[in-house]
Amino acid sequence: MAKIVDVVAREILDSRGFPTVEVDVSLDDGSFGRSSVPSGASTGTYEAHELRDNDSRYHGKGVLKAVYSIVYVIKPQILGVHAHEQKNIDHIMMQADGSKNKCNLGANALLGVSLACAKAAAVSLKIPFYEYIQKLADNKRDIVLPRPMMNVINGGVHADNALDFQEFMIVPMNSSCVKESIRIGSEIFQNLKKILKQNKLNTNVGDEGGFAPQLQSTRQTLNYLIDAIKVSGYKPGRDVCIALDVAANELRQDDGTYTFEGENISSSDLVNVYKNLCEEFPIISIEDGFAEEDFDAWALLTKELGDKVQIVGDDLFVTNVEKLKMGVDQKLANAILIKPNQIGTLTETLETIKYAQENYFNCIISHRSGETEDTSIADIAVGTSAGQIKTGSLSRTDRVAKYNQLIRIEEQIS
Ligand code: 2PG
Ligand code: MG
Repeated sequence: MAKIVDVVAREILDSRGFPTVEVDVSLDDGSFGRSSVPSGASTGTYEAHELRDNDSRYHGKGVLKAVYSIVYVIKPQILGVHAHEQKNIDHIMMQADGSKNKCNLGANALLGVSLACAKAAAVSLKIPFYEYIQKLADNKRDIVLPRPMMNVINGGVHADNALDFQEFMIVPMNSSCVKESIRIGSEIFQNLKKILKQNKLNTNVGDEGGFAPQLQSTRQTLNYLIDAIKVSGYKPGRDVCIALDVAANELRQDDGTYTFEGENISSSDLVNVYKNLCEEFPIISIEDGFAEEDFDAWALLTKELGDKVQIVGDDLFVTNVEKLKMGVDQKLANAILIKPNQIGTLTETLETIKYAQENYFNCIISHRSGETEDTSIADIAVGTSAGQIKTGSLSRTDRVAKYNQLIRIEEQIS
């Protein structure tokens, strides 16, 4: 069992060009693990705290305070600890932070260390990271490669267009392996580009690598997606389906209504919008269809559509097992989005996934809109047999890095 002998932290840049935390952990047997931390734009109120400097550097977004947390508070407490004691390491950090939402040391500090320790431990054991995750998660299920949900049209706060919904994703349904799913996604993505061009629409990409054209309506957008699926030789609804992330926190008004296509509508009207869209288009998944506190609307949507459509809580659950428990009890959804930086440690992330799986909630392991070259989520998706991953479009290295890692893992497994 190898011990931690060094922890180095630094400020690097994420895919949006904002600072984020990178951590290197070295063990006494020479093993080394490195991780970097992503950052969201549409965030849930109850996410663990992302510590930023709020000073004159980097428009206030510097993370030197988080780096100091690692170097001066966390490092002295974990030096000499066995890297394989993940729960212990995460516990030490949470104790050192002492707050409920990790606001003292920063969830970005804790997650960076948590993942770097796990990666170093995997290296020390000479096993792939996904296999180490499988051990940590005590995952007894068969290992499966996740089905990718690929965000090919970006809207909401991820793009400078008028689209209300944040993400329009394509989901290959029948492919025999992840490599095939990625190929199908890429073919559709390139055809979508041609179609948008033919219609004189902009094909620059948004934060998650999807196109961000000036489309006016949800239906128009979905029709372009259907065209791209068909032109690529696939049957919508059979070979490829559609998933949405509404990110409805961003559409919620003070009076409790939601802005949708220029009007302010009630929660129950929005339920009807979703019902109609699901009748017209092969939509299999709706994420954050309502704001994080609009519980009645969540319960209604799950009741109305939950038997055929995956109702996913992202800002609703913020990867927090306590919030998930409430969601399971009150039947607010039937699936959870898992983002390690929403909760701040690997141990808690795995605990939330386990609870979801034990309670028949689907799990989707997810990137953030601000990403790095770190591909941990691909290994987490495989090691927990989560079944689904959402990691953006088929362009931009910060997004395809995760798909490429899945291709490598699949090759190793088969
Ligand atoms: C989401 C994510 C990732 P952000 O809402 O699901 O796509 O976006 O990281 O901005 O919260
Ligand atoms: Mg979301």
